[in-house]
Amino acid sequence: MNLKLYYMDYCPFCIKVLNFIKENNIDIELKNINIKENHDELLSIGKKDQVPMLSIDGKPLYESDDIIDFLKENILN
Ligand SMILES: N[C@@H](CCC(=O)N[C@@H](CS)C(=O)NCC(=O)O)C(=O)O
Repeated sequence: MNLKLYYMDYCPFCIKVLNFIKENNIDIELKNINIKENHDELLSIGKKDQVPMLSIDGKPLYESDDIIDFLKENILN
């Protein structure tokens, strides 16, 4: 499974997900959308200009709580 987390600085929902990833030592590629190339990727994958977004094999998952639930169910188990 190819996972990438799109996030931006100072976004509380992103910080919640990033803290969960850090606390659980989850190895995920992190993409800061303050970098234009990453922002362009965010829009091309999901069409929505919203973070956090977890790209799962190229499919977008939005909503911080849903992202954390996905990680709990698919990575920690
Ligand atoms: N309910 C969402 C809220 C995400 C959210 O509001 N993110 C902000 C940045 S902190 C955003 O991307 N806003 C742009 C938009 O919604 O168009 C979650 O929990 O992930």
